[in-house]
Formats: sequence, structure tokens, C-alpha cells
Amino acid sequence: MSDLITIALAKGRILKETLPLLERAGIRPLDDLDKSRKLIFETNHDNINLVLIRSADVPTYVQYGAADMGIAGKDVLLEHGGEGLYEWLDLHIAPCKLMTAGFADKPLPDGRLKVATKYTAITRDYFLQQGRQVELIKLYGSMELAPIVGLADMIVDLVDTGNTLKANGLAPKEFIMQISSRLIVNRAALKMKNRAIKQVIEKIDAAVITGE
Ligand code: PRT
Ligand code: MG
Repeated sequence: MSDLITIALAKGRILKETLPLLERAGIRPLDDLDKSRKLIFETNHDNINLVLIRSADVPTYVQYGAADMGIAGKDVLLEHGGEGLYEWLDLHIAPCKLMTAGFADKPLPDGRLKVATKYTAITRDYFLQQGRQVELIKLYGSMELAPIVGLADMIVDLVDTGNTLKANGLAPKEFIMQISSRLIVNRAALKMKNRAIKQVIEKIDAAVITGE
């Protein structure tokens, strides 16, 4: 009997790219994850279960061993801090860039800038490394609105096509980092369930398609 392995998956946009990846890895949920209201799913492997949770909760589940493994964006992992888990593989899915953004053709005001973002940890590090003093304003979404209503001078957000910024009269400015989704593993589970976890990692590793 192989140890039971639970993999935490993020709902939303990462899931769209995770399901084909798992399919290529030969891991198939027995129910339709998009349609079902269930949160726990069995798969074609007796010893592999999936749990479907909010993206920002994936590292927490894996940190505490509620899930043995998980798939989450690098942005989410950096904000979480990575305690209790290993970042094992770059899955090359859900790619985007973390950028600063502001008005397309308005210069920034002098003095201490106000920066609105959901990514306060990464943003603090970024400006600290540059020796720039900023005031961070924590938001949970719709960052593009902040400069328009005068809440902030600039924002830090994920950018893919750039359409969302453009639609709000904003433009990307400084590149902070490239983001993609990662496979993470609980540290204790890697020791206790080593064989079973390594088998799952091997399957997923073989299914990764590296871009460029
Ligand atoms: O919904 P919930 O609060 O649970 O979480 P969430 O909104 O963070 O989840 P979701 O489903 O949006 O997925 C987020 C994860 O997908 C992130 O953690 C990233 O790792 C990854 N990802 C990849 C992105 C994007 N690309 C992306 N473009 N997450 C968000 N965006 C947003 C961005 O914030 C902006 O609003 O899309 C908009 C920009 O896209 P463009 O194409 O207009 O530039
Ligand atoms: Mg969302």
C-alpha cells in the first residue's frame, strides 16, 4: 500500500493550466473540478487526492501538512514566506510579470510615493533594495483603481497582456520579477512519505512543458 498523497490546487486561472498538466502526468480527477461543488476529489490513482482551495491558501495547507503537495504562483509563495515547505519545481504555467504601473504620461510626484498593492512583502523588499522610501497601501484587488481615485501614485500588480492597465489609462513601468506557478512540498511529508511523494513528483516533472 502506498501512502495517501493530497495535492492542494488553486481555484481560478491556475487551475485551467493545472488540469492539462495533471492530465499529461496521468493524474485524472474522477469528477469534473470545474463543475462540481466538492472540495475534495479522488483521482484515477487510489493514493492521490486533490483539494481545491483559494490560491492564497495553498502554501498554508502545505505548510501545516493538511496537503502534502500543492501548486501555487511564485507571487503567492513569496508573500507567504515559504515556511515548512520546499519549492520543488517550476511548472512553467500561468506565467506573468510583476510590475510597477502608473499613469502612462504623467510624471511621478516628488517625495515619498504611495504604492498600492496586494503584494506588500515583495513590494517592500523591492523598494528597500533600491533604497527608495515608499508608503505601502495594502489592497486585496482592483489595484488599477487606486491611482485613478488618488489613493496611490503607483501600483504593483501582475501583468500578462497589459490590457487591464491600458483599459484604466495606466502603463507598466518597472519590471520586478517573472512569475510562474510552482510545485511545493511539505517538508515533513517529504521525509515520512518519501517514496509516494517522489513518484508523484516524477510524474508531474515529466509533464512540464518548458517555454522557450
Ligand atoms: O480569486 P482569489 O482571491 O482566490 O485569488 P486570485 O485572484 O489571486 O486568483 P486567480 O485565479 O486570479 O489566480 C492568481 C494567480 O494566477 C496568481 O497568483 C499568479 O500566479 C497567476 N497569474 C498569472 C495571474 C495573472 N497571470 C494575471 N494576469 N494572476 C492575476 N492576473 C491579473 C492581474 O492581477 C491583473 O488584474 O490579471 C490582470 C492583468 O492581466 P492582463 O492580461 O490584463 O495584463
Ligand atoms: Mg481572483
